[in-house]
Amino acid sequence: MLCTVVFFACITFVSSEITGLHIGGFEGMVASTTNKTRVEVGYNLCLNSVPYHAIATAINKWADQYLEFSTTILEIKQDRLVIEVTRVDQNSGWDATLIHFKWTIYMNPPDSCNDLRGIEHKDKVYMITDSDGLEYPVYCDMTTDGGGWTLVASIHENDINGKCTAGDRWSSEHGNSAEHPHGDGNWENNNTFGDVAHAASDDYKNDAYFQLNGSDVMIWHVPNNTLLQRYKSSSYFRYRTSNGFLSKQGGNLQTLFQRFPLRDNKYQRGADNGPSSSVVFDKGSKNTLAKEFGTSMQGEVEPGYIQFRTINYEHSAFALCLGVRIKPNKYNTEHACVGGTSYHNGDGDLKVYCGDYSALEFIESRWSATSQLKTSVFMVFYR
Ligand SMILES: [Ca+2]
Ligand SMILES: [Ca+2]
Repeated sequence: MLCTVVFFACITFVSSEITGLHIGGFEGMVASTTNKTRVEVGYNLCLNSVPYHAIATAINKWADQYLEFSTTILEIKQDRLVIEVTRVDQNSGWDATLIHFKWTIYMNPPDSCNDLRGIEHKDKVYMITDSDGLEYPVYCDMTTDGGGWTLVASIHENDINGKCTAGDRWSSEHGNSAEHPHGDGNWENNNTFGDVAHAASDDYKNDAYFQLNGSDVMIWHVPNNTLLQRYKSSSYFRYRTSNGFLSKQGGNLQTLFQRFPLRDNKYQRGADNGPSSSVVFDKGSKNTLAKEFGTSMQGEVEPGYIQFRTINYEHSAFALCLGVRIKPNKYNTEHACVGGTSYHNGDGDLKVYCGDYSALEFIESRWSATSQLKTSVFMVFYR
């Protein structure tokens, strides 16, 4: 049967756009001869557009019948929701009872996974909208610490011995030369590359990297070539800031690196290292993470942190230190931090620092990272 709940009449002209999220409720008498019925519930709001998304619940208010309901939104209209109410405690209809409908409507399309918190609950790809109004797919972690994490980038090394060669997008694809002493600038610019389904097989950077403003950043270590459905289950380290670190850096990594640019031979080692933050681990621990680095490097890092824009002995800059920060008076940062844009006029040996994975692979094994680390991608999320 159809039960139309009374509507509030929208007779006033609505001049200002109603945005954001609205919560409301309505009570109405509903009966059904079968276990499902269709109900229309008005918002009592004068909206000037159709909401983007809605959720609703239905609860029996009268005690004389035991009734439990689930709801499915059949249609979202400008003035009402069309809801299918299904009795779930048993497969039959019910006598007239007072049902309380509670609804939430979302006026705007989401521009982040965080906008989908409370609506979506699975770790998977969702569509979000960029600042031009175009939809694009992103991978959302909707379970870690309540969810809402947007995958914005992955750093992948396709040729660890190729030093600033093709595929080294997070350092330079244009060689370790005087023309590109500062790399290709992708930590700071508006380029995008790669795609969400292949974020474990190649470099990835989407619009959210620079359009989204988050409070915290999360890093996953995921083996190369992992399929999208297994990003989380295959990850062997997951760690994140929980202190609003990212908001203090302007909201994203672009703003962070615009404040702390990657420039070779410009900054002082030690004194000019960029910001760091403690992290909490959702997978792995700081003790196991420390063992990912060469035995000599383990003495130069403090695990349980992330750090950005570190400066080494030779005054090269490195973008992201993986789950560690560099100890005071230690400068071999190229062995624990990725995204190195080394250039040194007249010193060809230092080419070994150039490339997406900097010197995670080194001629002396005591400075080399584990093969596990060298054959993994580092995924970056914001929330
Ligand atoms: Ca390389
Ligand atoms: Ca790469």
